[in-house]
Amino acid sequence: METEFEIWKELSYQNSWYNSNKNPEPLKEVTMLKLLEKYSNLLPVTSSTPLITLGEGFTPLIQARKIGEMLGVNLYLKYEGTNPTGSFKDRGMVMAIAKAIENGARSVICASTGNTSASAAAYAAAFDLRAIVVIPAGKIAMGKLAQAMIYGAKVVQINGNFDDCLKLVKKVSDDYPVVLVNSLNPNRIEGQKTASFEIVDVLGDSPDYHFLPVGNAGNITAYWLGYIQYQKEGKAKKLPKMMGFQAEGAAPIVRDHPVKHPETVATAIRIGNPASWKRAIAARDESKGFIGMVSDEEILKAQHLIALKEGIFCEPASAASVAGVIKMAKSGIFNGDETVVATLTGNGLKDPDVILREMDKISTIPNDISAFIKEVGF
Ligand code: AN7
Repeated sequence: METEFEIWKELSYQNSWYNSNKNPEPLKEVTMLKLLEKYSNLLPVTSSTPLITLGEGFTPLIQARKIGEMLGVNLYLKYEGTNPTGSFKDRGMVMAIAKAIENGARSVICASTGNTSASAAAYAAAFDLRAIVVIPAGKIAMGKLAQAMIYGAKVVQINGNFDDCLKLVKKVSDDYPVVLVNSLNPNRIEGQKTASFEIVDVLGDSPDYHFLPVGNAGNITAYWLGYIQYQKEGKAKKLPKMMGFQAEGAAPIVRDHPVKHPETVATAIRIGNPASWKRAIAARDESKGFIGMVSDEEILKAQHLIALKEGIFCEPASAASVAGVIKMAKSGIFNGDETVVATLTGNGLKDPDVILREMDKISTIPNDISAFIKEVGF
């Protein structure tokens, strides 16, 4: 057993490693494989990029047999909730933070609907950068706010929505020595595309359809880039149709104009003016895909279905992908032979409020065996 002191020594050694750069030994391993190492030849990784990791990537691709059968498709869920901070953002963040360190940055900044801030805060904490996160006041899930706080980020709430936050941090990062780690930072997109590589590595080819929730549209951009790159490498023969889904109250791409006051229960995608709007449209059109919208009710129904049928608890925004699959299945686009992947972008534990609000209260009974038997219904 390591003593607490030894663990502490190890940790402080780990944190100071890249700063001093005097000791050539690698960081303590937290996982067998490092995402940046595994795909280094397809990423902007150079000999001076620190191969940092918190154990991101290598997430499960889970066959959703029951939902797939219900819908008549061969459905897989790429569950990103097992990433270190519980969302897909860690893939892009590890790349963005590694490049920031490589370039001598001391601090990073982002706007966020929650998950980006949690991820930026975690990687900044682990690798000794200052993180500043700007969030819309009262509009991010509690779990995500707790993450940003415990990781020691400077958290600033503003009276405005995500789009206002993004505008602010863009301006600040233009004018001050701080690196923007929103998906406008190309390294974020580069890291995030590794999810496509993993899917092809498992399936042996691209799926026929790939469904994703769309907020700021970085992820759909990144997945498309990943599939294209893997096809060029000869690892995939075909390309999937990219199928993005926005929430009805926050669907600027579908409506073809920015939404001034976006509203949805899926706070992660409560975005009215996506930064990667054009690239999302390019992904849709080049892949002969589709960007549509789903209602809050459809999102929450899908979230429950994924939990009840497949045992996976994802956050509401994530369920927009499966809500999209359901909607498309109903419209009759599938013939039954297709392989469909839907990304579940984040862990449901981040946002328990939504569930507790939506579901019936738990009954409380007297501490009595007969009352118990009656309640359970034996
Ligand atoms: C769970 O954290 O924009 O279309 O600031 O957290 O790439 O923006 C989060 C977005 C989907 C949408 N699912 O992805 C942020 C933020 C979850 C998310 C999206 C987000 P993009």
